[in-house]
Formats: sequence, C-alpha cells, structure tokens
Amino acid sequence: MNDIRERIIEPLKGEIDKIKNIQEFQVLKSKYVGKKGEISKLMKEIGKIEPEKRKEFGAFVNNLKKEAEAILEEGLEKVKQHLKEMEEKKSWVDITLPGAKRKIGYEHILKQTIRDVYEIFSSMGYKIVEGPEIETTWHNFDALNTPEWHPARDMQDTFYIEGKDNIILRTHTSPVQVRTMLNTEPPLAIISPGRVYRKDEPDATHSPAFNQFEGLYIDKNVTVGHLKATLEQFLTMYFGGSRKVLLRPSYFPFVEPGYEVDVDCMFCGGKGCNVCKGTGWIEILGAGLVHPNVLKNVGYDPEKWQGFAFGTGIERIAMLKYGISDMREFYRNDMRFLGL
Ligand code: FA5
Repeated sequence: MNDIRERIIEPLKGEIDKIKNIQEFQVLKSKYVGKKGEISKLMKEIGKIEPEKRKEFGAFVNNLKKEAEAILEEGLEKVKQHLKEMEEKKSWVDITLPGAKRKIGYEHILKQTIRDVYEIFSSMGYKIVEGPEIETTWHNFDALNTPEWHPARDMQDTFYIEGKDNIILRTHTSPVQVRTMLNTEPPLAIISPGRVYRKDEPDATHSPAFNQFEGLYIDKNVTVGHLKATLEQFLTMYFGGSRKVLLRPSYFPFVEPGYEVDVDCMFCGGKGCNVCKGTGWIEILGAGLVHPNVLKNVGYDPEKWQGFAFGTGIERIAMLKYGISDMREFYRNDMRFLGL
C-alpha cells in the first residue's frame, strides 16, 4: 500500500506547488479527489479486494483521501495568498515618486506692468482710481476742452453705442481726470489704469482695444518742473538705471502747455540705435499742465489750483521694457509668449 500512497501523494505534492490560480487548482483537485479522480478509482477497487483485507484497504483509501485533501487545502491557501500579494503589488503606490508636474501660469505682462505702475506711484503718494469704459462724450471730450467742432476729436476715432450720439467707448483714460475732480476736493494725486478703445486697424503698434494709464496731480503752485521730476522718477523706477526726460512741445486740448515726453533710449543709453531710430530718445508719454478750461469745467478755480496730467499706453511701456516688437502678442494667448 505504501507504493500506492507514493504513486498518488508524491506527484500531488509536486503539482500543487506549481499551480498559480484557482482554475489550475480545480483541475488538480478533480484529478485527485474528484469523481473520476485517482482516489475515486481506488475506492472502486475496495469491493474487489478479498474480504479479510477489505477493511484495512478501505481505511487506507480513506486516510489517503484525507491526506490528499489536506495537501490540496494547503495548496489552495498558498494560491490565494499569492493572488492577494499580486493584487496588492498592482495597486501599490510609491508615494515618494515625484507627482505629475502641472504647468504654473504666469501673471500676464500687461497685469504685471499695471502692478508695477501702481507700486511706483503708490510709493509717491498717488491714489488708484478707476473709471467706466462706457463713457459720455462730455466726460471723454467736452469737459476736456474738446468741443464737438474741435478737430482733435477726429484724432481719436471713436466707437459709438448704437442709437446714442453721446455714449461712447472711452478713447483714453483722461475722462477719469474729470470724474475724479468732480467728486474730490483738491489737492489730489491719482493714477488710473484701464482699457480704452479706438477705431484703429490692428498692427504691430496699434490695437482697437488697448490699455492706458492716466496720472493727475492738482495742488497750489504746480509747475512743469514738478511734472518733469515726477516723470523722471517714474521712468527711472520702471526702466531702471537713471533715466533722462525730454519734453517736446505738443498739443492736447486739455493741457497747456502740452508735451510729448521722450525718455533717453534704454537700449543704447542715448547714443542712437535702431530702436530709437538713431535719435537717442524714445517717445513715451503725453503730458502737460491741466488746461484752465478743464479746471473751470469741474468747478475748480484756476487762479487757486494748478496741476499736471500725463497719459501713456501700457502696452507701449511694456513693449519697451521687455523688448516686444509686436503688440498683438499680448492678446494671442500663445503659451510661449505668456511664459516669458
Ligand atoms: C492720449 O490719449 C492722451 N489722453 C494722453 C494725455 C494724457 C496727454 C494727459 C496729456 C495729458 P494719445 O492719443 O497720444 O494721447 O495716446 C497715448 C498713448 O496711447 C500713445 O502714446 C500710445 O502709446 C497709446 N496708443 C494710442 N493709440 C493706440 C492704439 N490704437 N493701440 C495701442 N496703443 C495706442
């Protein structure tokens, strides 16, 4: 009987170690203890054994079956354990691995520029105010000494709101001067950034919607010297270095005297290059002393109060600072440009 046991148990032990899943286990189980398995075959033999040995053989087969079942049971546990480990390995997360990198956005250069302007003028005691983008022609033109017949109105070709001949998209930030003076007692110092609109064809230096900022300072005994020093301070802080300012007489109806303000070229230090077209100077701002008519229009006494005002394109100063040659880049949303 020992050789029968060996013939069955030994191969079972060998095979059970190799199984990898429940299906293989089931095949092995039926091979040994199933209805047509090795041990069932032996059971069928019991009847054929001589009666005096039958009992002993029956007990042997029963024990053999129990032994085979125990081996199978143990094998099944091992397979289950193996499968569990595999599953755990699959769902295992290495928390020390670096995470998927997200691209971090950047503040848009125009926003950065507005913030820089805020910071510089705040440090000089200026308050920040905002005005509406939809404006009356009175605030945008008339109050700024530019009546309807005035040719300077044509210089800022305008978008009118449909059906209204006195409501427009503001063409500059200068109407904020008017709104501020109407509701503030002098002295005052304000800066006002914002979007403005003109019927200009888009090109490298023009856009129908762009940004400006306005500055206004009202006090007693204000002179062009104060204006020049303020602009020098701003341009030095904004562009760095020590900037020089050139005032060239110019005309804006709401200032007298009026100037185009140039800054010495930050690319060549004033020697002359292709950016400044060999002149050593770059045009940067419109400015002047507030016209007495504007002061009268807002109820200020021009004998008592004077002031200066200035305004520039935010795109323009950002283009100069960052060396951007085409204004349209600001609005294209090209990630390579925005990550500048
Ligand atoms: C004005 O708008 C005056 N309000 C500035 C001013 C304020 C003068 C206070 C005196 C006192 P001007 O039309 O030149 O001025 O425009 C100012 C700046 O806006 C220009 O120098 C330019 O940088 C920018 N600009 C004008 N048109 C466009 C446009 N279509 N696209 C982009 N920037 C523009």
